[in-house]
Amino acid sequence: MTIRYFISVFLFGFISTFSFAQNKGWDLIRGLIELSANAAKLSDNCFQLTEDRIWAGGSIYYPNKIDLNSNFNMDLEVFLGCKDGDGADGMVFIFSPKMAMGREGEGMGFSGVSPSIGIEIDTWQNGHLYDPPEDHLAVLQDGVVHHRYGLTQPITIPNIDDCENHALKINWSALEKTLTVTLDGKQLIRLQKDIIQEIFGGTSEVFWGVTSSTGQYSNQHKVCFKNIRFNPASAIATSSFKKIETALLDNQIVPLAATTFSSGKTQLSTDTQRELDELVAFLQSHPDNNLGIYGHTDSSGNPTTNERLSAKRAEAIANYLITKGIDKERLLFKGVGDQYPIASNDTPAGRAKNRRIEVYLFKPFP
Ligand SMILES: [Ca+2]
Ligand SMILES: [Ca+2]
Repeated sequence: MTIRYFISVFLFGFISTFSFAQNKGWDLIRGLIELSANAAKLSDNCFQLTEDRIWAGGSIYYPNKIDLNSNFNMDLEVFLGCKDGDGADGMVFIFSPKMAMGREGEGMGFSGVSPSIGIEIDTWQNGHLYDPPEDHLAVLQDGVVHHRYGLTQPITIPNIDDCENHALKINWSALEKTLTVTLDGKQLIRLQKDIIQEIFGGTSEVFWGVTSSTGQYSNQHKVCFKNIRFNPASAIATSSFKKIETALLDNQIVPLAATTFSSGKTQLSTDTQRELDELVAFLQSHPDNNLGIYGHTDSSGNPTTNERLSAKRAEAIANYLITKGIDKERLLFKGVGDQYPIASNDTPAGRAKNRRIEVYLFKPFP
């Protein structure tokens, strides 16, 4: 076995600006990818991670985090090169809160990036890492490419550096906490794991990308995205919250953009919780300001019930902020029922807008 040396690459070439449609559903990547090191864009949906030369490395990342509390489905084609005997090293599909490129050679650009989950396609046997002689797949964690510490054993596959494209599907089911990997129509890996808690310490928002490298031996590595489906996490809440912050500091009474309620309900949606997390961070960085919270309803039902419901909504918001560490002495909340509509109560969309929370800042008594 050849002894190989590692080179760290932390070069990032950021391309253009990103304006990804924030809808849920199937979306093509359309070139909205950040490239590092030797990675190159071949078309809107296809990328070369390394050319066929020794000691090359490249990574591509989607520029926004995804939320592992919802499903992730990746449908792609991979090309591992044309050299079976002396071709190396492979590629890794990575999920990590960091957008980083790890060590080259046997590290496949994954080694050293932690915390992380990596699905490797490895075409070079490194005996000291317990690689089998055959090309293989495995799920790895925390930037460690040694199979003793993998989340699955290496699964051997037919020769994959055969100058052909191969169909790869990577699916994450949030409900079942299950990751599956399917190669050329055959499901080879099924891993059930609470990735959010056990790998990412409770953080559900991570970047995803692909890393690859060559070492003392080389191959060309390419990937084409067919379909990607995911929830683009807090991008909406984050961008709209900047406006909310500005308006709050301007002493305005501001409706929370992502905070809406089902008719008659006080339950907080995931989007609402994300927005409130932004609000918590804001209040923590502005300790001299207290927060007032107004709850509102639409005009369905009678005014007395609505006032009670709106107070409960405001209280639900306050309670959430308190559980996230905001001192309850800093919060005032009140329900004002249906008295102050901001949209027509004659349409479902207008009523949804009226079921809202407004917040404002005030100074504590000295
Ligand atoms: Ca091979
Ligand atoms: Ca290897």
